[in-house]
Amino acid sequence: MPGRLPIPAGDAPPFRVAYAAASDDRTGQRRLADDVLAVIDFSTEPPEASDAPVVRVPLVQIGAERLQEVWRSPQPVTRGVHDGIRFTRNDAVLFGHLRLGEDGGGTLEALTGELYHRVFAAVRALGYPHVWRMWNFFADINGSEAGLERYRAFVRGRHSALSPVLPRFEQSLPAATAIGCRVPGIVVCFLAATEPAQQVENPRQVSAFRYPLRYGPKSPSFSRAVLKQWGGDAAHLYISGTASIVGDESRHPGQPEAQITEVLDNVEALLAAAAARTGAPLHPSLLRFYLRDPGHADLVAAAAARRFGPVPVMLLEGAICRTDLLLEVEGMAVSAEAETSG
Ligand code: 3EB
Repeated sequence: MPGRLPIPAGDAPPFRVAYAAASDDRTGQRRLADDVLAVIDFSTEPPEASDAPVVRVPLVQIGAERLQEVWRSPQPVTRGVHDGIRFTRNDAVLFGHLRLGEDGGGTLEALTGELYHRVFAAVRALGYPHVWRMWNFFADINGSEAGLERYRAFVRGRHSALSPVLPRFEQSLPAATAIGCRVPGIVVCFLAATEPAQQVENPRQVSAFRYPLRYGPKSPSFSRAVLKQWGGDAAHLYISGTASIVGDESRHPGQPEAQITEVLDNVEALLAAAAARTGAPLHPSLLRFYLRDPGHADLVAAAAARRFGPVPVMLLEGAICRTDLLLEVEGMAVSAEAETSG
């Protein structure tokens, strides 16, 4: 009997993501390594003339040790700029980012529309048309613009840019995060790929793209999670910003401990929904929490460890899109096979 066929190298996960101490990279060399797909650096210091793989996200980290999120590729990467969008890519995936200032006088809605239009045109032109994951950070998320909450203006701008260009709109929405920061402008980063991945929705929640219109004039355009099954049973689950929402309603206003429990229950429900597709368990490999109140950090870290064991956690101060929500978590989960390959 012939042995098991070798898994083609092209089927192994083409990147892995980990947190690394920012202090281990005082000279900034990390960004130059030819296996670095992205470095996500959280700091409210003004961005330097940024090298392609470094995204400066203007949020404050909670805790003594400042971390960076580092994406590494087993294959050498190449870098470039397309229509102002800085990107790094290998044969399978492309990580890109773009920041637009708000001093030009336009509305956030128009700026978001322009940004999404440019990103989705770029990924098509570059041959990575499937956007799996997007992060959005902008100032004053709960403030108002022309009588509309800025988060809702963002949602409307995103919808107007995506609905004409995304085939099978509802099923092909990326997983996403949208968080308020204190620095003006909007920063978007994204993971795009040559191949599609699968949408995973949360059975405990109404799909965001079907939210009733009391939450805004358009429903938010994102999937709860996106699942990619690589070769040899390796799987990645990209988990959107997940809050204390059941059905379409916020739960436990003003109660941090109950919101934390609800958020972790939502993550578990997503992991189970994804495992039902892959046939193998997934567990979180990284969790990034956004807290309105940094005073909740110890509660959150302890609850995450109780629920998931020693998973790497990053804690950031950030505003959530509904004023009654105190926190949100996002992250990545992997199958056992994805930890040993890629
Ligand atoms: C929610 O579930 C919480 O508009 O891109 C989470 C993740 C939220 C992404 C977005 C919004 C977004 O509705 C808010």
